[in-house]
Amino acid sequence: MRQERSQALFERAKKRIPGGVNSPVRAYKAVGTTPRFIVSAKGSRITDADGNEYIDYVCSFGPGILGHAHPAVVEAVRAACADGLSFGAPTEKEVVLAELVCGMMPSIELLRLVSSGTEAVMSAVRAARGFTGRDRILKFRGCYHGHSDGLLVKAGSGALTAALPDSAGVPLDFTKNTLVADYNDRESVERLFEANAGEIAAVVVEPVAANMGVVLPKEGFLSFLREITRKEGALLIFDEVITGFRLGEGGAQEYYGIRPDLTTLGKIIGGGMPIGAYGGRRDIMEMIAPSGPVYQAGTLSGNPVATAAGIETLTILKNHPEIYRELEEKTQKLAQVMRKALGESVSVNQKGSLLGVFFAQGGVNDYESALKSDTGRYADYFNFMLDRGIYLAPSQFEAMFVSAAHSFEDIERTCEAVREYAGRKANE
Ligand code: KE4
Repeated sequence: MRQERSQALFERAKKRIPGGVNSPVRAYKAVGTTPRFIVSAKGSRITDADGNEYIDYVCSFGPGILGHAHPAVVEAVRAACADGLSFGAPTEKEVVLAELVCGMMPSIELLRLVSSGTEAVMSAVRAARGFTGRDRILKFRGCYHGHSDGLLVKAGSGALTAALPDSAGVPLDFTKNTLVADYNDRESVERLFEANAGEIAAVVVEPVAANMGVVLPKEGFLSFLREITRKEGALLIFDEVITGFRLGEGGAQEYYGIRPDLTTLGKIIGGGMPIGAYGGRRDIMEMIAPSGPVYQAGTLSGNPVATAAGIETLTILKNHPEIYRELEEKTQKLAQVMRKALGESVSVNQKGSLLGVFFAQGGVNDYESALKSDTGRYADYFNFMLDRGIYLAPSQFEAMFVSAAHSFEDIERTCEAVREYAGRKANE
C-alpha cells in the first residue's frame, strides 16, 4: 500500500507541529507505522493522501455515528456558514440543541455548551465542587476524561494516596484532590469514601469505559455508584462523551437505567464539529455563571455552525431509532467473528456500536486486565488490517466505532480480513 505522500506530509508536519499531530494517538507510535494523512471521507470510507481507501472504524473517535459527510449534516453546516460563522452572541440554534439534548436525556434539565469533551468534564467538575463545597473528585484508573490538569492522573495504590500526575507540567498540587479507584471494584470506591468522608464532591465515571479499550460495567456497578454517592452526599457525573447518543438516543444512562446528577457530552452532539456540553440537575447547573457563582465561559461555545451539525445529527438519530438496532446487529456480527476466528488469543467486549478487541486471554473487565494485553500483537493486527483497507484505532486502548453508514458488505469484508489474519497466525 503506497504511503509516500503520508510519509512526506508527516515529515513536514513534524517541523511545525509537536510530534506532527494535533492529538497524540494519531501519531501511530503504538503501532509503529506512518500515520495516514486523510484527505476525504464519505459514509463508512476514508481516503488517505496516497489515494488508499479504507473502511473506517475510528469514525473520528466517535462523532461519526451517521458516517462521514452525511448529506443532511453537510447541508446544515453549509447553510449555517452562509449566515456567518460565529457571533459571540446567543442564537436560536443553541436553544434548539439544548432542547433536543434535554428531551433525549431527561436527567439533563439545564445544559451548557462548550467546545470539547475536555472542557465539558473540567466544567462539570467545577460545578460539582461549587455545588457541594467539597474539593475531592474520585475517578477510575483507565478512564479518560480529557486533559484538564486535575484529571490527568495515575493512581497511587490504596486509600488516601494523592494521585500522581500522568503528565509533565501538572503540579502535584493540582492532583492532590483527585482520588483514583478501580473500575468495577466496589471495595476500592468504598475505601476511598471511608477515608475521605465528607470530602468527595463527585465521582466521575465513563459508564462504559472506552479509553482502556472497551470495558463494560459489571452487573450493578453503576447502580452501586449511584447509591454510594447519594448516601455520601457526593454527585455522580456520567462522562458520556463517547457513550452519549452512541448506546442509544438516551446514552448509557438510559441503557443502564441510572440517573446521574451531571452528564458530560461531546463528539456525536457536534456531528464532527468541535463541541462539548455538560448539564444535569437544575439546582446544580444554576450555579453556573451568570446565574450562579461558578465561572465558565467560551468564545466559541454554542457556535452556530457546530450547533447546526449537532442539531441535524441528533434529529436524524431521534427520528430513526432503527439506526441503533442495526448498529447493534452489525457490531455483534463483528464481535462474534472475532471471537470465533481469533479464539482464546483475544477478549472481545461489545456494547451497542462500541467494540473492543484485546489481545489478552481470560476476559478484560478492568484496567489491570486490560494492561495485560499484548500490545505488540495488536500492532501486528492493526497493520495487517490497515494493509487490507480496514482502518482501526492505532492503539490497543481505544475503541472500534461502527456507523450507520457501514454496510453489511463492509462488515463481511472486515470479517474476511479477520479470518485471514487468524489463518495466517495459525500457520505461523
Ligand atoms: P475531547 O477534549 O478530546 O473532545 O474529549 C475528551 C474526552 C472526555 N471524555 C471521554 C470519555 C473521552 O473519550 C474523551 C476523548 N476521547 C478520546 C478517544 N479516546 C479522544 C481522541 C484523542 O484524544 O485524540
